[in-house]
Amino acid sequence: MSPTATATAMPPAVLSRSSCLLSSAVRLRSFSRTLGSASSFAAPGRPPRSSRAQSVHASSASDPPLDVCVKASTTVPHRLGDCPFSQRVLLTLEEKHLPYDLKLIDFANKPEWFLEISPESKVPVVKLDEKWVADSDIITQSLEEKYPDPPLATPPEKASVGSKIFSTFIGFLKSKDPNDGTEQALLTELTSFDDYLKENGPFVNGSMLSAADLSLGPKLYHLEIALSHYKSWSVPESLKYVRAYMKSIFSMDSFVKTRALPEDVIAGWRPKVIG
Ligand SMILES: N[C@@H](CCC(=O)N[C@@H](CS)C(=O)NCC(=O)O)C(=O)O
Repeated sequence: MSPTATATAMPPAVLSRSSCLLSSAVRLRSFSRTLGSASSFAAPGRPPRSSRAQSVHASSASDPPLDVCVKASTTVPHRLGDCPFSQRVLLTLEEKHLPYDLKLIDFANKPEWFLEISPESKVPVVKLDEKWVADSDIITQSLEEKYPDPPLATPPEKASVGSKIFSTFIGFLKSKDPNDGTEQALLTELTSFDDYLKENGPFVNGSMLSAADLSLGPKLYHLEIALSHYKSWSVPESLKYVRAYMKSIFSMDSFVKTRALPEDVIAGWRPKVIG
């Protein structure tokens, strides 16, 4: 079966999986978009990737799906939860057109098998070459090495663009003193990212979507939902390149398919806000 036939014949579907070992597992054999239909990608100014799409590592029916442990929703049974690092990995799999089996981990009751395979009992964890690999940095690097097509690596000199946004967002979210400088710290990072995108965008690596975007996108999604809910705060309209960036990433098929429910994002950050 050709990749195109695979993608078109298999729309995303969540199927129950009966496994004595992985009771809370669901199988998500998923493809981000029909190969060659670059038009379904909603990023402004992005050139068609049809030539790349045709040369992707074929996630053919014979490819076994990769096992991926992610956080389960705390608000809706059998749904993906609110971990931005897990979404980063899922976005990478989607953009590389790799099928995967999603294992939803209930954080309130982590199964014994998961505690055995995840050194810090954290998600995401992915099984690659019969070994469980933890940490989204390592997982995405390993996926890039093992499945180089389509390439998603961000050039090293651009890889840390926007990397302080997440920590400054958390600082502001947790802050109880409006004058402690945490809002300004976040604004400084977002403004610097806006300046960068203005010169170099629309993505971190120019016109090509790359690993840095797949890492930043889920974090900006959490920022948007959590700061709106807990602080009635949003990215200022003056930061129009950041806002356009968020809009285009959040509307990607792969993002829509792998995003957390807003209520899970809100619930997930509550302990940090309450302190
Ligand atoms: N550096 C890790 C961070 C992973 C992480 O912090 N995962 C959180 C969920 S988003 C987790 O599993 N926490 C364990 C817990 O809260 O019990 C990565 O990039 O994968």
